[in-house]
Amino acid sequence: MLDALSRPHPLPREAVDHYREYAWIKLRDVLEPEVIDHFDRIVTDAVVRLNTQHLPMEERDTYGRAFLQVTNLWVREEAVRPLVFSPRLAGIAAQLMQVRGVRLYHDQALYKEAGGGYTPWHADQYYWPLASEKSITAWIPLQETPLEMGALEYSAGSHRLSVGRDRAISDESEHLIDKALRGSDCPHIVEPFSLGEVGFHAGWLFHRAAPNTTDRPRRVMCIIYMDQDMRLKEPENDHQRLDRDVWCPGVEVGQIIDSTLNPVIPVAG
Ligand SMILES: O=C(O)CCC(=O)C(=O)O
Repeated sequence: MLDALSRPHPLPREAVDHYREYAWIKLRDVLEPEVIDHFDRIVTDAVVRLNTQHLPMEERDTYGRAFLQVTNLWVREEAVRPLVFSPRLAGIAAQLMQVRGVRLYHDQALYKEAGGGYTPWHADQYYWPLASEKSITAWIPLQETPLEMGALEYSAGSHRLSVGRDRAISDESEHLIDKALRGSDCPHIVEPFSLGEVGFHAGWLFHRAAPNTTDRPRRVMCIIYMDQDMRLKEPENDHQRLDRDVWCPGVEVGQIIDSTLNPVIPVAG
């Protein structure tokens, strides 16, 4: 069953062009239902075991209400590795970024609990000390994801805007970026995810999610890839300094990020 994770997923020219233009794409039939079911159980068990957020919803801030976040599962739960190191997924990431190979930046489970809050507009790369824009997140729902569960929304083409790039996830980022996006010509994409569908977005693309108003958790696994030649830049804020220490141990500014936590992932096809 896991062999499917090594199968190539060649993208049509239009998909690569779409990503180049909009820095975002959603692809159908990337993962089979049995594969999703398998990793749903593994990732959910790991989230339950490793989660450190135990405050009641009303005592959390906006970031804390948005999701439970459990990071780098691949070093903490062996059984998740076939997904994180899937040549099929890595091959899609490489095709979309148009690079010869990819490295892992890190992975994370993002579980929006039943009754969980919204995820404010933000761009991930605000948090990352990466020298180029060649980073991409595979947002992998572990169930069919209707809008009312908090499906990820994208502002297509917003990676070209600069306003809001210096904002951490907060109510303030939501308001400031929302205003900027409404004044832009970037389409706001709000669509459910079918089972097996995976979203890919670039590090500088603005994205958000609505609250989860259902009575089930929205279960998502994210894999963040970067160009295999990605170099570390001088961190520009405290988040980036922390990310350098945690996700890129021992790497100096200007060097390729090839720490033990950032292996090259073989790509299919
Ligand atoms: O899952 C969410 O609500 C947010 C996801 C996100 O920000 C990301 O994957 O970069």
